[in-house]
Amino acid sequence: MEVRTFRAVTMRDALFKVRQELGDEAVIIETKTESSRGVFGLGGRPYVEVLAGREEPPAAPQPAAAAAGVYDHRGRPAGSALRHSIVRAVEQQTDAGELSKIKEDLSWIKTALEGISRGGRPGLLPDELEEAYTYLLEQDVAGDIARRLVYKVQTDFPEEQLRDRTVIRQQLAAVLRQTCGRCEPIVEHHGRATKVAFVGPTGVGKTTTVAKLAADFSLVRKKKVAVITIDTYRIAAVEQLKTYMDIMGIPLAVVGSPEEMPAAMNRFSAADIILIDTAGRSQKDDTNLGLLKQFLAAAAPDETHLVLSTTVNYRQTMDIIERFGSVGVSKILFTKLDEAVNFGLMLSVLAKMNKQLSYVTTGQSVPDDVQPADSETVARLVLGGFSHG
Ligand SMILES: Nc1nc2c(ncn2[C@@H]2O[C@H](COP(=O)(O)OP(=O)(O)OP(=O)(O)O)[C@@H](O)[C@H]2O)c(=O)[nH]1
Ligand SMILES: [Mg+2]
Repeated sequence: MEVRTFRAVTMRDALFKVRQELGDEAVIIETKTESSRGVFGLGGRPYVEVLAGREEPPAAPQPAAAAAGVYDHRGRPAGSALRHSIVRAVEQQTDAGELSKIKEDLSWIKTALEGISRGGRPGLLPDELEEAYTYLLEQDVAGDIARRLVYKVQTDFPEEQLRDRTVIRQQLAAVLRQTCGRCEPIVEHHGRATKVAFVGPTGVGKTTTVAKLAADFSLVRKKKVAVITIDTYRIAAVEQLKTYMDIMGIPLAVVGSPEEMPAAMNRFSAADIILIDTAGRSQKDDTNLGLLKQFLAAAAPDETHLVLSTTVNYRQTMDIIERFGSVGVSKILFTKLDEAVNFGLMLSVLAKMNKQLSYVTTGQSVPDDVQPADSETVARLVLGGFSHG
């Protein structure tokens, strides 16, 4: 098999080159996104690299009409053989854990191919959409997500409309909202105590957020709230929470081992809501993560919110997400929006994780600086500086 590497700014461009040079029978062996700056003359943007091969000699030259658009030389819709090759290649490489990621990638590769077979200008975005794409990258939206968002806008609208920045902004906002998905704060189970745990790395604001939410449920919504902390590593951390709880008259239990958890739960069985704060050291070592899992298994929370800071970069955040994946996260909570340089991280995480965003926090003040999340706000924050023109 003849194997070659193709590089381009977008996956769409790379696949166009593959198809141009290796024909419809090309097999995609590997795709990856690189982010080194200023290489290959691509102006410092992320670029994609596609490793592709050809199993058989190139077919006879295609008639001009087929090459230009809708049908290929075998009378199939253009791009269909390449699409099948990609599916084959993906099936061969599939590993269960990677399946959803591959499906996601495949869906936007298909979108790109559909754009090509509809006769779009391959590899070229209208200037205004190119600006939107660059803007999203500047907001630290992950390269593959930014491309997918822009392709979605491009394929949903006729090209003439994509000259209008207002249309692009509106459509991009809609695609961003869709990408964020439905946000959902804590869902209370009436007639029994709703148990909610907060996990995440050190210093992201778990304890502060627990204090804020405890205050909101207790003082504003008049619920019976109890708090459990399994942060037994540091006296100061327990003291911090105890001070808040004493001020608000909310009972606090310090649980030192998973075996002590049932007694604490019994003690608070009459509560409407039990918030569980955890120690943040865990993600760095597997023993601590294992222990955290045992605590959570004993607590059997209805929801486990992974607390992430908007001040941490994308790569570190993805590492954190991977490490905490094993503890069974159900929702995402973002803190420190007041300190964030931009908001692309939130969008990238939500696009990759397929989990609901529950709350965002916007400062150190207890109880004020917390609010239920909504996708409208996330879209507005990400697009904040993308002007109407
Ligand atoms: N600017 C800002 N600071 C915050 C926010 N939330 C928490 N903090 C601050 O972040 C610092 C760490 O907060 P904690 O609540 O102790 O963090 P934690 O996740 O419980 O930390 P560990 O228990 O060490 O894992 C404190 O100084 C908080 O005041 C926020 O939304 N914005
Ligand atoms: Mg803490």
